Amino acid sequence: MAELAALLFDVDGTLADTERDGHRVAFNRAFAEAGLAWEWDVPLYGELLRITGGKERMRHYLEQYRPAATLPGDPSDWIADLHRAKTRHYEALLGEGGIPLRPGVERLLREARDAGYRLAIATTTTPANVSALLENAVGPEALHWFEVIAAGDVVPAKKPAPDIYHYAMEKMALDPAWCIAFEDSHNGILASKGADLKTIITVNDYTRDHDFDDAELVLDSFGEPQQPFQVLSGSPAIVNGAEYLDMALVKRVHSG
Ligand code: XBP
Ligand code: MG
Repeated sequence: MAELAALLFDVDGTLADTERDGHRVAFNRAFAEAGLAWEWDVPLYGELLRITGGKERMRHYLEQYRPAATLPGDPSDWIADLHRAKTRHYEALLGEGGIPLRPGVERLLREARDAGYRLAIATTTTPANVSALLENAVGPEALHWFEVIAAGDVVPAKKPAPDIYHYAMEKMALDPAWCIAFEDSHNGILASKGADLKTIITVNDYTRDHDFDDAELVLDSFGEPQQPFQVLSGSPAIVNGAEYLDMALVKRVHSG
């Protein structure tokens, strides 16, 4: 078994709970600004999350929920414009400072870095969103913690396709056997497993009921020393009494 060399992180839902109070709100602000009487409420957004990628999600909504809408010009251009506005609103929202990293995330990133592990991001979200999150939740230095930030349209097929993980590993010249992935959703684990990666899941309110049968470990959060995680599934021998995710546990999962 290859030794662990790199940790590959999803962003939305894994590093931070960005969907309900971040992306969803930004979409709604962009709709309102464009004069559209569209409102993605919390349950509807949960359904729409089946489609990864903001542009793809808007196209799906348009086709399935607003088939009678008449658009000024080419639908792809119109969606791209609306999505640019959504990204602007998302960045502004994060600038207001309301979205922290999930418990234990910063601690684990720092421990991994200090121990010499290589870090990367593999996400469907737009690159500017990753920068906005890290800059606001940690500080500008956090952007340099990641050797590769693989994000958005850099690959044509978004998650659940494995392409974004393949892209990140190719840039790092690493095989999946040397890596481990961190995800929060069914689409995410389809992507990571499609790239042959061992995967640790942390669920959130939108993904708690998703199918994570293929995950090596499913937790409710990374946990902190004073804020233990709950193990939702995983081998007790590997968890070995741990109460929060540290590199010792990550290594046991990887080699288990
Ligand atoms: C995240 C997403 C993203 C965000 C929006 O999926 O699906 O689309 O909701 O980002 P994952 P953009 O966590 O599996 O990577 O609007 O920038 O696409
Ligand atoms: Mg995610």
